[in-house]
Amino acid sequence: MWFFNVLNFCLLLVVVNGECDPGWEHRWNKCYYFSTETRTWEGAEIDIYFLDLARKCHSNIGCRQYGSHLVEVESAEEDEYIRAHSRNTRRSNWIGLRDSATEGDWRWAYGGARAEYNNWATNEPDNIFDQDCALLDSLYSYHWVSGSCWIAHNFICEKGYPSTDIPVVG
Ligand SMILES: [Ca+2]
Ligand SMILES: [Ca+2]
Repeated sequence: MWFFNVLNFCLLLVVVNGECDPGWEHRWNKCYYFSTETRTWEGAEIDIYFLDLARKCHSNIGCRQYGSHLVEVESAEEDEYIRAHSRNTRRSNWIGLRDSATEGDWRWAYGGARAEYNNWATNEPDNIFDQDCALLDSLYSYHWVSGSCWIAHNFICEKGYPSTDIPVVG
């Protein structure tokens, strides 16, 4: 009987590394997406269907829809990596940092932690016009600047490098 034979096999778990989706860059144990489209901060992080129905058709969507989140910059190395990208493309990019819950308390939107590492431009964040969202600003050598969340910028998503547990019968 075939199912008795199957029961005699051992089930082994083999970890197989996947790879980043097309259009994403692998760095360290992460995958990064550098948008070619611009969105508001909320649109970049979450997606806003009612504002963006037409563009949805072109998979122009926010980080959460990719199973990711706006980048959380935790080290000088990660910062330099995304700054170099921003410099090369000359794009200002939203990052996942904001102080919209409590003024002056800048937190990573996804993880909720305070920003231990930061790379604010001189005199930033200045909160002019109640700015609550952070970006790497082309006008400030891609240092961090507080911006108005409703303005459309390019953005950077981040997610873990995929690994998959595949059961192997043997
Ligand atoms: Ca990160
Ligand atoms: Ca603010």
